[in-house]
Amino acid sequence: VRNDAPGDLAPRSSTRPVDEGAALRESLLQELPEIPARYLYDDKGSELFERITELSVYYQTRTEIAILENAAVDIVARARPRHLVELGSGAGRKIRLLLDALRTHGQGATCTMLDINELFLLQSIDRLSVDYPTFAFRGIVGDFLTDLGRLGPAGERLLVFFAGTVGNLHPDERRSFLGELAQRMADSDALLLGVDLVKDPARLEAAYDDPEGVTAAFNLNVLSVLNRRFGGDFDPSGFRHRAFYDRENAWIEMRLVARRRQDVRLAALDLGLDLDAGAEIRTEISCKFTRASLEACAAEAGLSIDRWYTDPEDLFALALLRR
Ligand code: AVI
Repeated sequence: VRNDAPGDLAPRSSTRPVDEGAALRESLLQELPEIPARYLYDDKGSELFERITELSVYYQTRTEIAILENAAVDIVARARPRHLVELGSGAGRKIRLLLDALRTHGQGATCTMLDINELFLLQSIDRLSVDYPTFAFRGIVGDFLTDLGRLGPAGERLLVFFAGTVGNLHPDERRSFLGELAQRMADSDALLLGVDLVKDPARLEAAYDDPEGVTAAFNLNVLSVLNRRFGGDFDPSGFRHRAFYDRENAWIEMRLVARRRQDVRLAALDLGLDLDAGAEIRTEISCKFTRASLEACAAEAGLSIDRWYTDPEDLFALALLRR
């Protein structure tokens, strides 16, 4: 069991903070200012996201779990992995369904989990190591956009990327992410990708604007993250949450709307933002797919759909992709 290997649990890039600040600065200075969605996930944001997954309007998580409950044995039979690799593992619940299937029908020996949030990763690995003592767990604190090179050797792996998180990447980022992942895959590897599907816009918008205001809190929390990390003076009460479906791009967009005119400073970025009342900051896109649109994205990366698992209402899908 490798969950005691501290070297794996430290971010490696010493240059990233400088690059990161420059990238954030540039993104805030765009015509439509944007905060990259990964800043939503500090400890508080990760907890709020966990609460979102339990909301009745947020059908994605329970639907993906139901699909996986039905499909796990078939997935394991087709992929025949010796190694499970989960990207963006979060609380580590879904991986259990694959571990269960592997324990009964497979031969899996190792399970590597990569996540940006060290606390969530450590907690998941602690619990999984107790419940699945025959698997060796390894945690990597890292970003799936920049740290795919740290996942270890290719071959006989089932790589999994749940929750529809691939939809949170901008199309150009998604292209390079899937392209790099495909290049790092051997013919004996498979990729299980969770995607949210195109559907009635009212249902989509409701999933991103719950009546309890959990999604609003999740969105607004990003301002506190920037305040803390980049010496900002955003006043979260000066903004409101907005989510809408963009039919042309087939994505949900989350924005923060300034309730009044305000000047914000981010000292560490040497940046001032003058926002008029009504000015908007984009904080997330969440792309929705059809089987055909995902097939096209996969093909661009050199991957094809081996199996497509979905629910009776066609709300969400798990695609098993191969080179
Ligand atoms: C993590 N990701 C797939 C979520 C989504 O639905 O795009 C993040 C989220 N944003 C608002 N609610 C949930």
